[in-house]
Amino acid sequence: MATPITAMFSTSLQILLFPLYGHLPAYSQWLAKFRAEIDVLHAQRSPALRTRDANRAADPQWYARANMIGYCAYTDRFAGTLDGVRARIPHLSESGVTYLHLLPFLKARAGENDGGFAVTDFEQVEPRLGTIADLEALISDLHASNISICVDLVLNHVADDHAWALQAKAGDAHAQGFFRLFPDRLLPDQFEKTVASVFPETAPGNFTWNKAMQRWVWTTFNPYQWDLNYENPEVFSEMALTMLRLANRGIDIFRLDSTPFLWKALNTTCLNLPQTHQLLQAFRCVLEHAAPATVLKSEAIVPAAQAVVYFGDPARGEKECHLAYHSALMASAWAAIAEQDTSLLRMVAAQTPAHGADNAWVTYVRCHDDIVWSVLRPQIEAQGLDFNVRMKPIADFFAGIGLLSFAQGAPFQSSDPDRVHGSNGMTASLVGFELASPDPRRRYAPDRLQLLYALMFSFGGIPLIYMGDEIAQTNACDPATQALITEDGRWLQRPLWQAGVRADAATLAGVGLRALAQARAANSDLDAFALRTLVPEAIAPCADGLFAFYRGTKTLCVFNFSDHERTLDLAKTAPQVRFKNALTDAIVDSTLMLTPWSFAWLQSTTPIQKK
Ligand code: OTU
Repeated sequence: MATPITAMFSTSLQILLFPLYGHLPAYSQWLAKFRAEIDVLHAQRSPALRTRDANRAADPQWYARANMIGYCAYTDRFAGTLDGVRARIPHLSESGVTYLHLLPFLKARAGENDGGFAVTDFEQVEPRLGTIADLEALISDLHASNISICVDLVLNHVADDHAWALQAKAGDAHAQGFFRLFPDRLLPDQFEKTVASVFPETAPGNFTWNKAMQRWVWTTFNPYQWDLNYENPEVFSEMALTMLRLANRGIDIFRLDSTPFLWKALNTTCLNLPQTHQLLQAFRCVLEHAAPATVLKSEAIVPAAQAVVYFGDPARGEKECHLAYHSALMASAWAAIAEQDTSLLRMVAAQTPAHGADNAWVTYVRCHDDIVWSVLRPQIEAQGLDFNVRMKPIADFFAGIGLLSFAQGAPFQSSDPDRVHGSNGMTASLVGFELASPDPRRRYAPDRLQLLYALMFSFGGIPLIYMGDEIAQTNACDPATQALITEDGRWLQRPLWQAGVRADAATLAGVGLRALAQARAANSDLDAFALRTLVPEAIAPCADGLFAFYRGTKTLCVFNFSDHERTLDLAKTAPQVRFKNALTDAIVDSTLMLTPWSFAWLQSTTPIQKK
């Protein structure tokens, strides 16, 4: 007999799934089978994980505390194998890391596989990296060190050598129903009118001809990544069960890859559609019932106004992803680095929408992908400016163009000189670490790296360190990676992690992410939830490269994105408050002096009366 809780779950699930699939003749049978399969997996959850479920139910915001610091790495690039990652746990702990996002490590397509984002088998670990037993051993050691684990759940597509794709190619009609196939160009041509290309240079268009099936296959990304057809309920149930099986191995956080793309409809951009949100809420509903210690993180590299929708609307009782990347914040911080002007950054911060009490942004400086500039389009177009004209000098700056540029990056998918797509490069290379020491532009490279991280550690969200940034590692340059860069420019920021790559002690001290993590953990004002209020522009002028905000009741964060020494009159912003520097404990005068490319986290002893 169903207990009230499972009855409630069934009702919630029905409410979410009926609008998507209720019109299908076999809907009820499908749902009953799916429900039974969820129950089996729920029953298989281990006692240790059930304890984890209960502990987290008692502390529902566990994932967004001030001590939460993420680290994102490729298993092979960071440590060779899953066992190698295990051996690097002390390094992670020393860096203050409390959650580890390992980029895709499940069995991937043979040959090109988009760094593992073309999954062949969700039930197996990529043999080069280890086994399921190695994964379980790693998870158990991470948990023992109070580090949560985040993995990618690639929902939008599978590799063209996944069992479903192989069966489809062999003519199996059931398997063909898992994909979006077209006998001719009629519909593909219609869709192409409104759907953009993610990789316009290396994989233009969204469809690939398959000879064996004599069909066009929907392939948003690379031709070997076949989009799943979520109009088929079996695709949803299979992927939801895949998620639960991984959760039962102890996964704490799922990074839902490419969330905007799941649902497709004619005459739309096929991005961020209402059905996509409905599907994600259904995934959440299943997870919350059967593996509640686990949270969802949306990877939607879209403007903030669209990214926030992936949390679900709390006013309507919607629950979607707990976490979402704030990629507009990331891109606008880089714009501030290039321009020594914080206008875009300030605009993005001011326009960052409010979210529900249990949601948190993921704040980050770099990741394994390019910096996608289009996330700033709304801010630019609202000023009546042309996006490409406005962004071109910034993208050029990161490609090292211009006398003032200190960056050693590269443009991504932008061979058209009039269009701006993305920029590649490791943080260290983009902030000037590759220049030779006597070059004056090299001097502040460590300060710029720390400045960017200080912003992301204090903005309000869960900060993420990208592999190698903690040691200021520069772009990949070994011959093997060079060959990969030729195929896909994003490998520039996927070097083989190398401790001690910078022998320069002063440089390492300058990076100092550990100090940031410690100061953050000690101040709950810097967690994901405390209120953020921007300091008026009259006090922190954007044209001077200044940017400042209050957090919570006693913290003021100030950033100088410029080559010049700047001062900020604290008496103007918070009269009668005595501040101390949260990192050095030094008492601060009423005139705060900031050296070039520096920041200050200030803490008052009494609550701040904001002006
Ligand atoms: C994601 O990326 C992954 O992070 C990429 O590494 C994969 O190539 C891709 O999915 C396919 O699995 O679609 O909404 O501009 O930002 O491809 C986000 C490049 C994505 C990435 C984009 C991205």
